[in-house]
Amino acid sequence: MPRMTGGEAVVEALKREGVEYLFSIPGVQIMGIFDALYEEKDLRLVVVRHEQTALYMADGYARVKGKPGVGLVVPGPGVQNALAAVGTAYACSSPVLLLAGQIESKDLGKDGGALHEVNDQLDMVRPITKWCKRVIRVEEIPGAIHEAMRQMKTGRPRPTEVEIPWDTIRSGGEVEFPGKEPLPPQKPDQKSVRRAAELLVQAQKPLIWAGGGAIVSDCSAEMKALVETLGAPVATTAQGKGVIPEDHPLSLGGSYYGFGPVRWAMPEADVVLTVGTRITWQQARPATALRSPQKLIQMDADPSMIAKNYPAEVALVADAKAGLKALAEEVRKMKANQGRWASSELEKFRKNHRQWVQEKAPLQVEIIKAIRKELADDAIFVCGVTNIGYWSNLAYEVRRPRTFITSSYFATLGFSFPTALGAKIAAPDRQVVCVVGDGGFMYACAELATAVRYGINLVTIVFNDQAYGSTKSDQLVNFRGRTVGTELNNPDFAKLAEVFGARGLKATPERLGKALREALDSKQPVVIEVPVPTLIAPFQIME
Ligand SMILES: Cc1ncc(C[n+]2csc(CCOP(=O)(O)OP(=O)(O)O)c2C)c(N)n1
Ligand SMILES: [Mg+2]
Repeated sequence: MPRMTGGEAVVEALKREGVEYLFSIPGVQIMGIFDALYEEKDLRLVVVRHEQTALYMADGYARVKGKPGVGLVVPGPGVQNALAAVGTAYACSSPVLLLAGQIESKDLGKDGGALHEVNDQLDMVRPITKWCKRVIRVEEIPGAIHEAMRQMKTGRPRPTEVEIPWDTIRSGGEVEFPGKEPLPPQKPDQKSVRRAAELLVQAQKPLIWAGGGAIVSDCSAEMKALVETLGAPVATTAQGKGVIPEDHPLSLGGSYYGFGPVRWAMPEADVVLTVGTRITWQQARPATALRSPQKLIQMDADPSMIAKNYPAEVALVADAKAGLKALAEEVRKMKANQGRWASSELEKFRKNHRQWVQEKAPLQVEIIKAIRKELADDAIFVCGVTNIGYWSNLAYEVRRPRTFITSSYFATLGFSFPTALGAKIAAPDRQVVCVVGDGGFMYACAELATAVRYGINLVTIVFNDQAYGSTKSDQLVNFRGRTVGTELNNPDFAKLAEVFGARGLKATPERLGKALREALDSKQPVVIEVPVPTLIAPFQIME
């Protein structure tokens, strides 16, 4: 058994798990891990300017790569700074490991005011992690990191946390590293698969709803096969966008707050198969809510999600990839009728939707189309909590899975720019565009320094309405126009970028396409500032 320090054991364990990057800010309790990174080539350290960024970057990396991202922080304030990002990853079922230092083991549990002490830190992370553990002995480190990774690679992926006192990190021990074990996907119960297949084959108008769980399980090929065998259209939540290309004849695109082409399809459907979605936003408006006698077949990796928001006729607790494969095989044996939805009918739903968005949000549609036109099919779009972001759920055509990143139900203002940095690290040769508001960008604009330092050449489009726009429009729509505390003073964002050594451009919405082209060709991080007027969000529209 090799003898090493706790810090060395952490680094070795992470490397054995295939971790390539560690996003971090140093501090006394974790210096033993930093020291173990001296001359380390395979595990690269990315040092940022706020712990929230470390964990957002880990998340952006995880969403693009489909494998865990890791952030390393000091305890107390470091962990607390990171929590909005960990919570976002939890909401998005994203595999992110929060690796945290701890106060000296002899002081644990005393609430005695040790440096960075929070008693009890585990209580802070518990509600937003799938699994968390405090390690006390060096010998426990490899097993804890391995278990954190196993938790994220099986069932529903969600963040995990491992925390280690600084004396453990600096002391030595004999450590043994667990071997690789097979992690077979969670398969559905075959009887339920047969029952689901019967319902789908007998249905007059079967409809599929896919959510973030479908993206997480990389089930696009299996989804496409099932959809085409059944002749059933697929609509998605914002998180599920791109599970099959949105220009596929059976795609009904994305939905958001009950809007989208699916609002016209849903009332006609008799059997609905959901894949990896909580079925909440579908229920937000009468048009897209499930109603008796519509039958629900619910597939989810997380058994606690089954029938949470609507009674399920058939439950398929499974990884979506394995579940859809089994279902498609069964459906094929039964020979489903084709063409139960006429293609003209589906086209009509899409046309209704296009007309509706065009009427409600003409400027946003123009902007979103201009962006789409400049981007390759595999470009990654990080959708901030901003007006253009909300409308992108409804108007940006996603053509590949894992290319549309949102903060899901957490709607975390400030997440998009730092998350996009992690996405670009994961895919340095692909285009990465972050869409953000003037309010959201200022949460982490200091990370322009990180982008410049590490050559993370993403494009950030800042939509500047000089306001916390969607809260201002909330006041306009719901509080008789009484605007209080929602207007902002901003720096010149293009100049701000230049001060950091990045590139700054300004463009009107009409000239955004040209500016974006220039930015994408640039070998630097670029910020494009686009002035926009006060705009209304989809959730402020009643019908
Ligand atoms: C962490 C967090 N704080 C507050 C909010 C509430 N909130 C939602 S949107 C918004 C305003 C966003 O302003 P900006 O980034 O400029 O985008 P805009 O709406 O103007 O397009 C606020 C404050 C939130 N979603 N998340
Ligand atoms: Mg704004």
